[in-house]
Amino acid sequence: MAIEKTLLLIKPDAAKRKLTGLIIDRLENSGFELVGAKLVRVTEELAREHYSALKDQPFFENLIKYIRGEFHGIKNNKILALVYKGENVISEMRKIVGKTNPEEADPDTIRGSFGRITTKGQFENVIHASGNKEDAEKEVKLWFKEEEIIE
Ligand code: IDP
Ligand code: MG
Repeated sequence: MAIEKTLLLIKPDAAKRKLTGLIIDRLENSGFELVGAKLVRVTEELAREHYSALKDQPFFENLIKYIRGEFHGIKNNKILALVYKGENVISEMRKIVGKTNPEEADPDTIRGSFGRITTKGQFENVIHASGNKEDAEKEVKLWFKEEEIIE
């Protein structure tokens, strides 16, 4: 199995609720190598490109607002972006992250522990993790310059 890289984003709900450290603790305990980390200003353009596959979903416009921190009062639309590397890291991180719907996520996953659905029906699932090899390659390139990955 080839060595892969995957993109993780600590979403604005997690940042607002001071869950960043707890979430990184879970990621770090995976044993995978951290090869990229930075705060990113999530422009409208970056958000739309990142979630372009979902552009026809009814929740798309709210998703763009969510990832840009507009529901959580995040100044400058900033988000913490991480890249982890290792064998099967994409699917292994997805297991640690848990299902998209935080109500369905297993309680010992990150989303199962910290995610919620608001009374307005917005998913607040605290973290993004690339879904598959194709997405991971696209996303790592979209969020990081080559020289920002230290490997
Ligand atoms: P993923 O984040 O588990 O890969 P995707 O289907 O790629 O899930 O969706 C991206 C993001 O869009 C989710 O993490 C979540 O924030 C949001 N989302 C997905 N499905 C729904 C939904 O049914 N209602 C509201 N938000 C959703
Ligand atoms: Mg996805």
